[in-house]
Amino acid sequence: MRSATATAHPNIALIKYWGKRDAALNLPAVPSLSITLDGFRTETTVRWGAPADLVQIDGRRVEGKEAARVLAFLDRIDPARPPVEVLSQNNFPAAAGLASSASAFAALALAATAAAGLQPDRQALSVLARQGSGSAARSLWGGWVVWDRGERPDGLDSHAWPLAPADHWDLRLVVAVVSGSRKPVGSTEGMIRTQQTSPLFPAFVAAAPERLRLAIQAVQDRDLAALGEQMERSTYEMHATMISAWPPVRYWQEGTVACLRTVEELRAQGVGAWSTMDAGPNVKVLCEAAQAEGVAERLREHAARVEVLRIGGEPRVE
Ligand code: 2P0
Repeated sequence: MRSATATAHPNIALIKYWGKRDAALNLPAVPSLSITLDGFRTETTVRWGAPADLVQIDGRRVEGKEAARVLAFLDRIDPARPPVEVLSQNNFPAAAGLASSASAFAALALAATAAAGLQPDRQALSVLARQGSGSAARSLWGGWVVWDRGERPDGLDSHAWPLAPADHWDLRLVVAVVSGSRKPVGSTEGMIRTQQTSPLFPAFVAAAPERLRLAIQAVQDRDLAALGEQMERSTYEMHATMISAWPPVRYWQEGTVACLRTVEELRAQGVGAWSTMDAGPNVKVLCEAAQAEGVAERLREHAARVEVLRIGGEPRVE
């Protein structure tokens, strides 16, 4: 039996991944850009060669679909693998409003390959993690990360790469948790429904490469207003495709609109703050480090819980 432990961090997309050009391989319809978050993390230990398969998340044995997804991922690493134990721990609650699948599959890719005695490079790990959950491809690096759409049917060119390290730009992400309850439609299902039924989906796909190009330029120039515009437009374009799906994939709640309005009011008062949302009702706000506490204070009027997070999150294997 060999064992390895790895840590990876969640990421938040500024230019959004939504839709798949291949659902089996998790190949995205669009390229995306994210920041990896410091502070929150998933730590996963894999024992390769155990008495029986076992998947445990946050101290609880998981079975059914959730376990099957993890075990199928291990089969991709080695179809003839021995029984494996996966013990995974998140230091952030599900109610923190951050998706855990990105840090989970990035940590699993690192720990499982190390426990299996393999030494893939980070690009190959990104390709592997992507097959567990698309956004996990981006959690193989800390800081500012781009995930290429790629063109190849086998997906070997659809991996992430580091655009800039965490210390390139000292911004904060303020997360306003409007609701910590389980989302009505999961990301994978929501994406597929959107892609199949929204007449706006092709427009979202067509706009994405230019959004990404302008966002990369803004990161390189450390131009928050330019980045903020591309980020907000990507979010609204994505949510427009969701709302125009049938049945609609509508994640917004009353508190969501209140937070979005607050960010616009802050901007009108001269505070450089821009919002983004994912497949849920929570609002995340990108701003200068010095203004983060003031932004958080205003958002607390509408959100049950508000966290100020730093950019960081380099993964590691022990
Ligand atoms: C993102 N999201 O770019 C986008 C924006 C949510 C909205 O990636 O089906 O859990 O496992 O590839 O990565 C959430 O979807 O979906 C996501 P799968 P994933 O962060």
